[in-house]
Amino acid sequence: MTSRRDFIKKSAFASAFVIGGLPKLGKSEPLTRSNDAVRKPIVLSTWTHGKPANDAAWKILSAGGRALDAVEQGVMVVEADPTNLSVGLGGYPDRDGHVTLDACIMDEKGNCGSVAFLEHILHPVSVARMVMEKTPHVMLVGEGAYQFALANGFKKSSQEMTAEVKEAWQKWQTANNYQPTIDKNNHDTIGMVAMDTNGDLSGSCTTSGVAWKMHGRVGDSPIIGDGLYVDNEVGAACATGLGESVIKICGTHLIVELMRNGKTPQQACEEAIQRIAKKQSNYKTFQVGFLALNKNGDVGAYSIGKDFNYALAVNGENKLYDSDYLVKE
Ligand code: SD4
Repeated sequence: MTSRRDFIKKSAFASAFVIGGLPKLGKSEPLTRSNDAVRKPIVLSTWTHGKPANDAAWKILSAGGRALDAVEQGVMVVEADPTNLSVGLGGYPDRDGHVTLDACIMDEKGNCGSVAFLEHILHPVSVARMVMEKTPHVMLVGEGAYQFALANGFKKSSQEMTAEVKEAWQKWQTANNYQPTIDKNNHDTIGMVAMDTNGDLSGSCTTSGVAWKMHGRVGDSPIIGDGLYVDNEVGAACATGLGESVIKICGTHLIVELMRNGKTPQQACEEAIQRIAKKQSNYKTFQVGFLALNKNGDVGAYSIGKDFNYALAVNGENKLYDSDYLVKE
């Protein structure tokens, strides 16, 4: 997990700056611009694994493809990485030893699909897309989601827990007496938001959830308005971190509504984190990070604690940035 924290500081963008009449923004806000040209295509996604995900998304966006295809293909790269400990079947299991996956996707028309508590499927985001496109529903969970996947051509994966993951799980059980943990480090969902050359927005989010969760627990990631929200009139946002905390404030829906009311993506992310701090007294014990994108191609990123980073691809360049954060001590 440490390698995902091994982010690159982009010193060129690290200094704070002020733009026309807006309050001073955080140091990591690299790309709110003083000119009004819409910046597209553009894609941003959480954590270091966002970089290869953005590369895959960029192939589609730069060829004039649809943001929806980009955000699906992008996060699939991370789902398919067997060494990733927080996304896909390589992820840490729940406390009973089951790897259960949550994912969702949302397009420019407000269509959305989601799966939760899904086992044995390599690409939950694609099942979520199929729920969106082939059913009258938004969300399928557990065995029902699994049967739907099989009925629609997905295969049961034979991927098993690696020895490394099994060892970490066994160690956790001993050290934590089988109690679910709130931790700053047992997560790292991929959330991705993108705007294509048409100016249309889409987003995706996929995770194995917080490590060592109770069996059956579902976090924010597959819940529309929590782990992900897209409104093509306004912008899009995605979340990472402790899902329970994000759910309590309807995090990404809140951010999109704040942008609708005139906040920049950066201001909206900061206000959502401040809302958590105000309402959840133990906020210093866990991590939440938000990313946001508006129709102008401005981006925002903010987290409770340090070490949240994200990848941003725009103008043909895909780079990692460290997010600004609330708790500085
Ligand atoms: C969840 N938000 O299940 C996810 C955890 C995560 O980065 O990995 N976030 O609560």
